Amino acid sequence: MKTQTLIEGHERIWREATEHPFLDGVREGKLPDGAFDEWLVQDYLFVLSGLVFQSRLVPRSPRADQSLVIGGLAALESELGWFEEKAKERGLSLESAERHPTNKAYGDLFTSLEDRSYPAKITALWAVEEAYLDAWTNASPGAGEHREFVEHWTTPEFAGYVRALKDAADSALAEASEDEKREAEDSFLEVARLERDFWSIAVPGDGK
Ligand code: MP5
Repeated sequence: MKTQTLIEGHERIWREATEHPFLDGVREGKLPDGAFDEWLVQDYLFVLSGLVFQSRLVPRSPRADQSLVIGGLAALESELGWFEEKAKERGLSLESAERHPTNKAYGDLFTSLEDRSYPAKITALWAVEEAYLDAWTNASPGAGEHREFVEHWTTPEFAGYVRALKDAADSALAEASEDEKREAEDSFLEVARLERDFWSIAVPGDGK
């Protein structure tokens, strides 16, 4: 089993996760008022949970993946600073925001991944980032005030990071047991569903 097989074998949910009406709204400049800001604040809270997940991944990573995982962690910390800057520009308060139930469910998945095998952990991390890159690529180039966000999440550096995660997940899957492969596939599916549901926080989707 490879990462590409996971996407091809679960094409429908992957499409729902990466081609969402929220993203159409970003591309066409047709988002309802407040939808982008609502999503942005929730995504900031998501990145905070991601930072915890990825920092715990560092001591669990094989030596060969440590530089990749630590690089990703450092980039996430900068990303938080970027969100804080954008929130300030847009007059949004990050401190008082409550986590949406979908965001809480995503946090629960990150927590439960701590007890799963390394192939499941790295496959999940790759899926989180690949879904995000594919989704923003589908929103490209983005209309008006949203264009800078689309550009920020579709840079060649981010695409390179996602490719490196894919290689790391493929290496882990190549050596995984049958149970670990099943666990990795389940984790992939959980990520894909949550990615779809996360866009739906702000704009209802065609799927669930
Ligand atoms: C990412 C994100 C990308 N920021 N938000 C969601 C809902 N999914 C994926 O992850 P990261 O860790 O911010 O690059």
